[in-house]
Amino acid sequence: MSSREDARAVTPPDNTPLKIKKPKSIAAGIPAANSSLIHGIKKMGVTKTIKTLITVNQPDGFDCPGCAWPDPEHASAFEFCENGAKAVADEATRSRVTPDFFAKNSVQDLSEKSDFWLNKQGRITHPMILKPGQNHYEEISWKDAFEMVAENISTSDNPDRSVFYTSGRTSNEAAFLYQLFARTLGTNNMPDCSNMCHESSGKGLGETIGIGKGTVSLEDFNHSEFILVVGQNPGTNHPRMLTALRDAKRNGAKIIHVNPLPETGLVRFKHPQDYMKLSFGSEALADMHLQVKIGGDAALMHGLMKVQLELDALDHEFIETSTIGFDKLIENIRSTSWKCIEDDSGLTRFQIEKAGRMMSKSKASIACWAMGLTQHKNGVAVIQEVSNLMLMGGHIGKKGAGLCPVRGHSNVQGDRTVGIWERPSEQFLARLDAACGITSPREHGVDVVEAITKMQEGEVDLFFCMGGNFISATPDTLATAIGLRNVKLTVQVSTKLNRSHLVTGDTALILPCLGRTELDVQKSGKQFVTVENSMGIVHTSKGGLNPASKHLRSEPWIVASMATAVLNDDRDWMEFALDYDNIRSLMSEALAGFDDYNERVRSPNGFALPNPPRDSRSFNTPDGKAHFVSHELPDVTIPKDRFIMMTIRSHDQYNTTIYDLHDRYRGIHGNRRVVLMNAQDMSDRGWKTRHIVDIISHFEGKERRSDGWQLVAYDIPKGNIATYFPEANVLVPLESTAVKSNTPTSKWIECSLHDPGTALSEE
Ligand SMILES: Nc1nc2c(c(=O)[nH]1)N[C@H]1C(S)=C(S)[C@@H](COP(=O)(O)OP(=O)(O)OC[C@H]3O[C@@H](n4cnc5c(=O)[nH]c(N)nc54)[C@H](O)[C@@H]3O)O[C@H]1N2
Ligand SMILES: Nc1nc2c(c(=O)[nH]1)N[C@H]1C(S)=C(S)[C@@H](COP(=O)(O)OP(=O)(O)OC[C@H]3O[C@@H](n4cnc5c(=O)[nH]c(N)nc54)[C@H](O)[C@@H]3O)O[C@H]1N2
Ligand SMILES: [Mo]
Repeated sequence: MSSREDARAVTPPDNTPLKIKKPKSIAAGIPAANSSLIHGIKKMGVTKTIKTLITVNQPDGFDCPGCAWPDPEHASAFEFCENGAKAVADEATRSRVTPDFFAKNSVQDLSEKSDFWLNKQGRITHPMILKPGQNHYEEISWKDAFEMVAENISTSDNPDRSVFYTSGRTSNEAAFLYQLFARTLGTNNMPDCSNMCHESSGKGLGETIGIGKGTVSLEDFNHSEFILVVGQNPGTNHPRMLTALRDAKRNGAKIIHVNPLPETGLVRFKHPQDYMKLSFGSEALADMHLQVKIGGDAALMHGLMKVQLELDALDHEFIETSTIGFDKLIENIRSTSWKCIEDDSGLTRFQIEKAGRMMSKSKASIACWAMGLTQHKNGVAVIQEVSNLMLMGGHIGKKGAGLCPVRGHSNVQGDRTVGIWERPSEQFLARLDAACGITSPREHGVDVVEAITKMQEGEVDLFFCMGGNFISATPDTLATAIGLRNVKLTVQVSTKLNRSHLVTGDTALILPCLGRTELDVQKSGKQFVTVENSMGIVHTSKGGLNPASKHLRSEPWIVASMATAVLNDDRDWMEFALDYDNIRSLMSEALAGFDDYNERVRSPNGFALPNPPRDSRSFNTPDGKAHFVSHELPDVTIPKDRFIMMTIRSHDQYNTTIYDLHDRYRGIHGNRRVVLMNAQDMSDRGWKTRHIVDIISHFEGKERRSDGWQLVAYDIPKGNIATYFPEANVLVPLESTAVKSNTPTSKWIECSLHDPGTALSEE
């Protein structure tokens, strides 16, 4: 009989045939509207589809669990996008994963199924336990589950042997309680998905403008004259952003798309709601596509800054009165040659000058970015280059201008604001301690990568995950699996089945929770929770659907119950679960900017958290100035016969959740194990589309391997390739992380491609 230790950590292929169509030039529009309805009806049925979709992102409804893009003040009755609708349908599915399902399917058998299959099985209905040496999960009561956590913590001699991970869907209330629990226990071990996501943005902007968040509001898009969209695929990952770009464009803004791929949506765009109003027009959003090589953005930024300097498109007064470091920056930019800029970026001087001239004419510019910048070794540095470019023209703290890191998970920003951070500031802790009567530990905790190393070293007894899918989201899947298997107890608070339930510690618990779409009724009545969007607006979210099972519990209830079982303190934790107003009252005292939280958050569109650069052009840096930070350009040479690989999302996935096997906009259907490759690079090697290759990644002398990938000729720069996350994560080296933010370099993996059968063993 196979054992649980054989469970596959790396997702097996779906083995369905690959179909290739022409990449789409128009995003959204009719196919998108159809696709959302089809997904909804297939998973939820007709009545539930309509009931659910009309409450997404409405003042009295629930916040879309899709992305963190803000809602307009006057949301239309259909304020959702195709991919938001998919996220909702996925949560509101009628399929169920019951104790009977686990009795029939062993952990090892389940691990042989693809991620797409696992997710399709539906919502988990009961708390489950996987006992040491067993291959099947069994039902457990909530009470026994919490006792198990309490026993693990009490036999562990040190609170730092517990690690508490958070994924970014967790509400402000649950996240606040969770960090209060961890700090009362005595640890700052709170890694979160941010560590793999926008950590580089937070770190970079914290140093340049004194706040690790963006400085624009949605309204700014209506007043902007120039918008850079760098390293981001909004058509798929933030579809509602296209509406803001469309409106900006109609108001005369120029838009430049900087990306190794010509992503659909920026090329042409039809608004699905326009379709409902029967308007059939479509419009080009981007005025220019700068097809940089992967990692070429820093060089491009130097080029754009050169042009601004030459044309004197500078805000001299702002530079003089509000910034430091400009002279050093100029010196640095002047010392970069155009030859170097062209070689590193893969763009011509002509293209960059044209883009730079466009920018120089703008009085109010916005720069947006996402994972194409953050997941690089120089992630922090390149974001500071973007910040340099914007600051020199004074494009901050005024209407229509600012920096706009576009966040991923719908509440990832809120989680950090309320304390999910392994490196909290003294200011944060002092206020928390005073309000809550605790003494938080001051020693910093572990981030995601450090947590994996700590697990590998046998220093973790409890690994508790508030949502997410750690084994699949993290780099170096096999290394992470070794770590997880070294832990005594792993706990997953989850809605859907995923691979993290299959690759576990000696004992594993699954604690099934309510999702965003569902009614949350506690002893005092119906509850709502609160979230913060990508632009710092905090608002409510209230689900309306009946819960998928009567055994589900809310995240705040789960934390309160765990704290009750584990801690012997004077606090009545269950008071918090009884009525979430009680949590928000404490948050008002403990968190800066949250005064009268219960009152203010109830206003229909919520309220904006303080943001000094945006509100008053002031900067919370030690000297009160905005900082220009100069950096050398990174080394982006690609060794001979090697490729630089980026790992990206398809149109039919939400991070590690695979909704379906299509990447419609890129024309790739039926199979996800593909490598997008430049046609010339392919023909140089005598390869054609569908040729099968094995991929080997190389980092500091160590090789990692993954076999059996099909090539697809694609419009991507020479020397660059792209694969999908999470299938390719086995190739991402754990040690390859961004300087200062420690974010895995998921967009810069040095690889070689081989005909099958060459050297090394299978993963
Ligand atoms: N439907 C859907 N929505 C989502 C998600 C999802 O999985 N599905 N995930 C959510 C989350 S958590 C996040 S963080 C966001 C992610 O949103 P994105 O950052 O848009 O996601 P990625 O697919 O990682 O895409 C990165 C983009 O950067 C480009 N890129 C890669 N390397 C470089 C580079 O060196 N330079 C430049 N200029 N571009 C580069 C890629 O071609 C791609 O277009 O989306 C959120 N929204
Ligand atoms: N190679 C590579 N790796 C990457 C990335 C990349 O671009 N390339 N991107 C990184 C990024 S940006 C991110 S943000 C991370 C994502 O990392 P995670 O946030 O850890 O992963 P997700 O796939 O979003 O988590 C999905 C699981 O969350 C659970 N879930 C869904 N809704 C809820 C809920 O309401 N409550 C609870 N408790 N659980 C819920 C479900 O069980 C589901 O299976 O991955 C990172 N990993
Ligand atoms: Mo993310």
